[in-house]
Amino acid sequence: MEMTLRWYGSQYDTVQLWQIRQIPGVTGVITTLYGKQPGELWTQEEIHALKAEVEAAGLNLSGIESVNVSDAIKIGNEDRDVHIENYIKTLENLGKEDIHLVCYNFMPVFDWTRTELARKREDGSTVLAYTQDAVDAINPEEMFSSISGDMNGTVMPGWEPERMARVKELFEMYKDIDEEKLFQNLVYFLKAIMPVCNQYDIKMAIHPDDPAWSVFGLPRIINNEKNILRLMNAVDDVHNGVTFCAGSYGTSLANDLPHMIRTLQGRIHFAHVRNLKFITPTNFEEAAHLSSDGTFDMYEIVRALYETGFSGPIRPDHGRMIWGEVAMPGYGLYDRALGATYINGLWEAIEKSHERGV
Ligand SMILES: [Mn+2]
Repeated sequence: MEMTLRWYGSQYDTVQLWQIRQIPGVTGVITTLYGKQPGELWTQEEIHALKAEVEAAGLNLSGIESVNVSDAIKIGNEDRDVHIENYIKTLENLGKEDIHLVCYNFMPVFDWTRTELARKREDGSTVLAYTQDAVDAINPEEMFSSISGDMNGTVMPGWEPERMARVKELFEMYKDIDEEKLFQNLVYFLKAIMPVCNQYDIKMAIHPDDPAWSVFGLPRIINNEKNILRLMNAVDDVHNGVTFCAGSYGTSLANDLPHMIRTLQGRIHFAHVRNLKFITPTNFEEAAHLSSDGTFDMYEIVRALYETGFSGPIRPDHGRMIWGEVAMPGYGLYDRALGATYINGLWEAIEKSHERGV
């Protein structure tokens, strides 16, 4: 296991690499080339420069989150094969730079959905939150404007203003895509990229849908144990793997997170570990990482990762906004640093218990 933090690049992130390096136990970052459009080619020079910047700060570039998949690939339209060619060349260039983990998602239109970015908790901290009632009360075009005021002036990946201006058009493009078509398009994509992944040992790690159910009638296919296992079996190659995001699979209380981790043994290449606090099954807010602050048993989640031999990067996921920090919602320094430290503490305790047979 390697403890990492997501970093949005020197142009976009309020958190600096030198600050990340000072978090005890954090040795790497997960990042991407911001400003690249889905479907666009990443050159080896661009990847090399990104890696050099991270390494100059004394950190590893532990993986890419994300190389985004274009709408053409998800929909399966006439541009699909050109975009897949670019994706393959991008993977080749990543492999040549010795990068072996790529996180991606296959969600239409919205990468993730929250209805509040700064819900105030009793202690004065703020968190991202979701209520189904709020989603049901608006149409998708209003979604961006309803939350954009809380973005603290940052550009949130998946919610770029240019993209949100096209929401109506995007919904039109996806109107004939049901869950089965989307799944088949995902399998087509994975089969096309597996040879290059094998050649360079690049582990693809699909991020689950968030929340784990359909919003605004859009299809959702990576949202529970049955569906993720179906994908693992459809392209049965270790390079077709999983980002186990506790906070995303965990949006559905029907998902037994430690059980899923054990079932997916060997196929989890990247872990996002965070906690949620449920008010009702469809009204939840993001909590501190600590078990007692939310609904999940974080000890059991980390224990399942440890006992299944998980060896990839872990990152604390969204944190609360605390201590007056102004940053991208969910991605401040302070609470994620606390999260990393807590997860490292759980890991050490579990590891030593195993070693000592207690
Ligand atoms: Mn996640």
